[in-house]
Amino acid sequence: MENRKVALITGVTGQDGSYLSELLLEKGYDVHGVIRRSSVDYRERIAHLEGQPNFHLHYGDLGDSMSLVKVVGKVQPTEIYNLAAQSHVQVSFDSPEFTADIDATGVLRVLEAVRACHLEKTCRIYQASTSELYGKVEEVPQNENTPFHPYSPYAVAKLYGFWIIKEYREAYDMFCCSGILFNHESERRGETFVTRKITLAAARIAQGRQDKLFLGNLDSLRDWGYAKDYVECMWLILQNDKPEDFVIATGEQHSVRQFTELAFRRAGIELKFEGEGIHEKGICVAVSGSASADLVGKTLVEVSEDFYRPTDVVNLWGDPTKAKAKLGWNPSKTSFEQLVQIMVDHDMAKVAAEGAAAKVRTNLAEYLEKGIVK
Ligand code: NAP
Ligand code: G4F
Repeated sequence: MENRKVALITGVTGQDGSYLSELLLEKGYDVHGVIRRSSVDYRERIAHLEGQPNFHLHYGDLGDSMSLVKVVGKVQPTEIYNLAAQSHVQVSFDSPEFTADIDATGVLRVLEAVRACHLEKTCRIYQASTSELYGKVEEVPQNENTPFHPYSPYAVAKLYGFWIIKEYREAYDMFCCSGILFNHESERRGETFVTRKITLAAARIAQGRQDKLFLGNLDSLRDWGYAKDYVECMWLILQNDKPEDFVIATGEQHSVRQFTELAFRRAGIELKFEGEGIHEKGICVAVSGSASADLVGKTLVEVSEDFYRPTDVVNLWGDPTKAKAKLGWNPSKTSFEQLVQIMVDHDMAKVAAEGAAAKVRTNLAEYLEKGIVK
């Protein structure tokens, strides 16, 4: 491996891109991120890094191969972390073609950009693969040998990404690997993923800024970890002696309902779930801390068909044995309870600080409630 430490991160503005940038800067890398032009400011997650001498941003897009060739040629990276994607599963049903272009062909464009710049022998590539590949699961828990059964346009696109990485590894002897990451969350998680939607709603409801939370399938099971711990594994995968694919997960499983109960409890609201399916409701049975006693007896969580998916992945549970043994990665660094606490505490402070701006944020909450924004 080269002595130069130059990382190129696609998807640098996303949840994982921001944590990975911090980690690599700490490790002494020159970090280059690919960003897209947008009419609104979406660089919130990396704003604190901009201006640092070793942190650089370049315009580019996974749908635009020339832009990738230009940036790879200019940066001459020793490691590429391909995190860019249309990453929302439900949105992939609305925009399947765009999802395929970015999440499938986009991976090929990155690989070809590396070859076009003659860096295939020196540049290591990490591909952000996903537990969604297991989809309609054929085995529980899932490990590196579990058969794939993708169950959404997103997962089908990511499956191409997984296989093209493997193909280039074998065909051109490139050091390229996939991390098959199970769900990982944080206080930087996008607001329409279920965990963040719940922690923000719990904070807003506890502070009287939202009336109700509408969710889809409460029975869905996920293996949720902390994003900050997971980016460390991305780096470890590229420091390994040989290019290999790894499952990254905590080895613990919880339902959307359990996450909701725990998050509301942390915000001072005790919920009791009653009813079944579309008629299930979460009713407030007690409050603590600063949550208003007026909430007791009110229905705060309801199920809405708007958040059901045409096909839903309902039983994800990862087995991180290989990552533990070969990479020395610790899957239990942050527990499920700690993750929920970190997210709720952050959102309680955020909602409290929003003050006068709160109304603007509440508009988004209303859109979320009505199912306009999924
Ligand atoms: P995220 O917060 O949604 O970030 C996605 C990033 O991709 C953003 O920076 C986004 O840029 C960028 N992007 C989207 N389309 C692009 C395009 N056409 N060209 C260039 N950049 C584009 O996702 P995340 O949670 O950090 O996840 C990172 C990666 O891991 C994704 O590939 C995701 O599919 C995968 N993954 C995530 C999880 C998880 O639980 N978080 C689990 C398994 C796999 P904008 O800011 O401009 O939109
Ligand atoms: O939070 P989610 O939208 O995440 P999902 O679909 O698991 O995808 C995330 O994790 C994948 C790794 O497995 C990544 F590859 C992907 O990029 C993304 O980061 O939904 C989790 C579960 C689903 O079963 C969904 O049906 O929660 C269920 N759910 C129930 N109510 C909801 C809602 N999901 C969302 N987004 N919104 C709801 O109201």
